[in-house]
Amino acid sequence: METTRRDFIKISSLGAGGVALTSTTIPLSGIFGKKKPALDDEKLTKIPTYCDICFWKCAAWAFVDATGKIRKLEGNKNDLLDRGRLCPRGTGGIGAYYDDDRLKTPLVRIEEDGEQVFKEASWEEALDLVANKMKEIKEKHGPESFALLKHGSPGKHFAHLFQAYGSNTIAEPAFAQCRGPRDVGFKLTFGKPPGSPENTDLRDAKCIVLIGSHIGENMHNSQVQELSDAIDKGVSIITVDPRLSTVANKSKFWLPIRPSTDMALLLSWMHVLIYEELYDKEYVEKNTTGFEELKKHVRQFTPEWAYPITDIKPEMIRKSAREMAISAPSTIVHPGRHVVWYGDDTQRSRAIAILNALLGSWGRRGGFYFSEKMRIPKYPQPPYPKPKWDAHTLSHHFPFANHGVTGDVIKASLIEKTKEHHVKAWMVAGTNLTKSVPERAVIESAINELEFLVVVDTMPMEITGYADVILPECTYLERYDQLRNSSWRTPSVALRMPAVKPKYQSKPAWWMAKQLGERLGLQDYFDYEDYEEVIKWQLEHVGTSLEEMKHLGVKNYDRRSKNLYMDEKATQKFKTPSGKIELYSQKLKDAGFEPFPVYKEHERPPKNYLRMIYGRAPMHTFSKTVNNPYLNELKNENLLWINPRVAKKWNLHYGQKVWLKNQDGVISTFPIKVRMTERIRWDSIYMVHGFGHNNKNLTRAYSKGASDTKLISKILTDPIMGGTGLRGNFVTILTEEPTKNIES
Ligand SMILES: Nc1nc2c(c(=O)[nH]1)N[C@H]1C(S)=C(S)[C@@H](COP(=O)(O)OP(=O)(O)OC[C@H]3O[C@@H](n4cnc5c(=O)[nH]c(N)nc54)[C@H](O)[C@@H]3O)O[C@H]1N2
Ligand SMILES: Nc1nc2c(c(=O)[nH]1)N[C@H]1C(S)=C(S)[C@@H](COP(=O)(O)OP(=O)(O)OC[C@H]3O[C@@H](n4cnc5c(=O)[nH]c(N)nc54)[C@H](O)[C@@H]3O)O[C@H]1N2
Ligand code: SF4
Ligand SMILES: [Mo]
Repeated sequence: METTRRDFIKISSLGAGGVALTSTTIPLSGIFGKKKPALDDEKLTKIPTYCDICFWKCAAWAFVDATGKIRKLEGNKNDLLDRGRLCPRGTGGIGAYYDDDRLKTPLVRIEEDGEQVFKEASWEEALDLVANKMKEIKEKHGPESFALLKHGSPGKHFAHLFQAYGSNTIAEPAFAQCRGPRDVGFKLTFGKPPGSPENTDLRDAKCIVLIGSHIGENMHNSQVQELSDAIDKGVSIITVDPRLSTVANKSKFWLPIRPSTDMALLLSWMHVLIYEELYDKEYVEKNTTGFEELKKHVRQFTPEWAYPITDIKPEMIRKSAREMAISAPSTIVHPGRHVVWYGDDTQRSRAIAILNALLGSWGRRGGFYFSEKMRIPKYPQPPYPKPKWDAHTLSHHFPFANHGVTGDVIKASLIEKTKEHHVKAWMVAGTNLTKSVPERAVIESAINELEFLVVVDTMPMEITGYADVILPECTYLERYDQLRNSSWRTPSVALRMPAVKPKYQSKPAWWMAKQLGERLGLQDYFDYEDYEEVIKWQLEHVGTSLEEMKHLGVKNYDRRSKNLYMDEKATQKFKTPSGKIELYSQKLKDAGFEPFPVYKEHERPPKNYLRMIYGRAPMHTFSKTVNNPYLNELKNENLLWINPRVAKKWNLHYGQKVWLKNQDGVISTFPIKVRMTERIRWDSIYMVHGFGHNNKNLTRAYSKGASDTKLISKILTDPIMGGTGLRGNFVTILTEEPTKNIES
């Protein structure tokens, strides 16, 4: 195999790690709220934070003992997002701090005896190197050529640095690999995306329709808590999923749909609601445009039409549509979150939005409420310079891409793909690109062509193996970050501050950004000693103080607007061109797309292949928690869900190790164990995302299970906003170990 300058290399120079507490000293709640009463809270100091294990940002307390050790994390009872209870991942967040595989010092790639290795470097050395590269790229190619690929809290600090430097070539997987199509589809229809946290009024819903959305395995805290309350109150749930998910098990209707055909079901539900006159006539008349055209459009989409496509019997389609209508407007057809499936995802999200409009649920109790957040002023700074081009320029062929598209930034780094706007260097902060973005071969080629790659992470994740410089960030428990400002039924502000000093030589992202900014002559954008000063200033502008917030952790405010729901007497104005809910989208039509969602057939698995689908496990977040000592203890590998009928055909037995090969001949690096179960359709296999780590420095996660992302070599691109559809890949099963190069 040809080797290149930027081979994926191990971090071999890492010194011996600190000693972690044994798991027995840390109370891990198995599931919400069941804590062992092991520690005497009186002797512990409570420090406020908000959880960073996922993006729900639950407010929490870190309990620190007299010796300065973090002993446990608990939810903050004043927080409406978690009501004092963290999810299992949040409780186990402490393991992110204690993981002795953490990055410990800055590292710089050097060549030694013809071999590439990482050498430990001082902060001065590493930051000088990065700053000099930033200067050099700016002079040679313009600042726009330095891209930032980021996710989460660290990304925000670096986005500030990059914009000050002159680059807005910024993208994150939260858009094109996650919820972009949903946000665009809902915005086109209602003038507003569902947001994060979603404005779903689950607590008061009487009927909840989940299209793949697997809440319960998807552990977004308040959604799980509210869904569980709604179940206690007798909510009826309709789950559409080729797999009997945890929530499907609690549902009145489980519709085990043929994967990739949801659009047909959604259209035929519209047909039933309209032609059985079950829709909310008054609401539709008053608030929407395009109803008559929609009625005509869906006339042909009868349940009988949808049956052979979806595998769902006409009677089930009718019954489930009636179930939604009975509870309306307190019926939520959930928008989902990770919606990049088959490339027509904006249109599928539009179909979901239209169904909600027909049911009259947007702006109604038990449907979708109008969320609100705080107005927190920005710390004073000069305006950013205007870049000559940016991530939007790279994605101009996707007219509704309102955020950077990760794949386009990556492709703009490939010489043969790039005409005018060539990306020459990346900073990657808080995203493990080879696990979160598919088409590994494309990413690796792009990385090889870069002049420079700097990675900021807490862990020696796969992406660090490609870096020229690695900057070790401390964990969320060791730093200040932006104030949490979540949109919700009522606004709130939450504080994250260091519970303990950063371990090893790790540092917070805000500090790195400021250090780099100063080296680049951008000190006016960082006019503070430390981030505490920024937080203090902002808190004083929202009627509180750092001192008060240290005691409260989270502060709840009253709404500015009275209306959590629609004022039925007034005329509601939506932020769409017509001011109404747009069933018919003139904007899509003008841009050359279908103004109404249409069904298009997607490729089905070839003979001897199965569709590969994936999802979440309650105790893990993507790839980032697999090595966490406490969460790894709860689940250390993923299993291959396969229908017993299919398993029989392949002569497989429970627990057998198999390898997967996809339609392009890509083979899983490690084997995965078979789990036979009736809970999955015969045409698909399922696995939890995030496993199959191939960096040996992740001592617990290395080689455990298979990586779904590696097997996604083909993507189905959403032409409207550039979403990366991940579910058009098929795999076959290999029972013998294939001969291949195992990656390091
Ligand atoms: N195949 C496949 N691909 C997917 C998905 C899927 O289900 N299947 N899901 C998609 C979705 S919905 C999303 S939102 C994205 C998520 O994509 P990512 O956010 O890239 O998810 P992770 O793979 O967990 O990578 C997170 C990285 O951040 C690092 N990190 C954690 N904490 C910190 C910190 O405090 N500071 C810094 N600097 N780094 C930190 C972790 O070590 C890890 O390297 O992935 C998308 N991609
Ligand atoms: N524990 C945990 N919770 C998380 C996360 C995490 O990493 N861990 N990540 C968070 C994030 S960023 C996101 S975006 C969300 C994602 O979570 P969701 O938006 O709830 O779910 P998806 O990943 O879209 O869908 C997974 C489900 O879709 C089903 N499915 C597969 N193909 C089809 C199909 O063709 N049709 C239908 N109807 N269903 C199908 C799968 O069987 C699986 O049950 O989870 C969030 N919550
Ligand atoms: S949902 Fe769980 S992991 Fe996510 S922020 Fe809340 S406690 Fe943390
Ligand atoms: Mo996501």
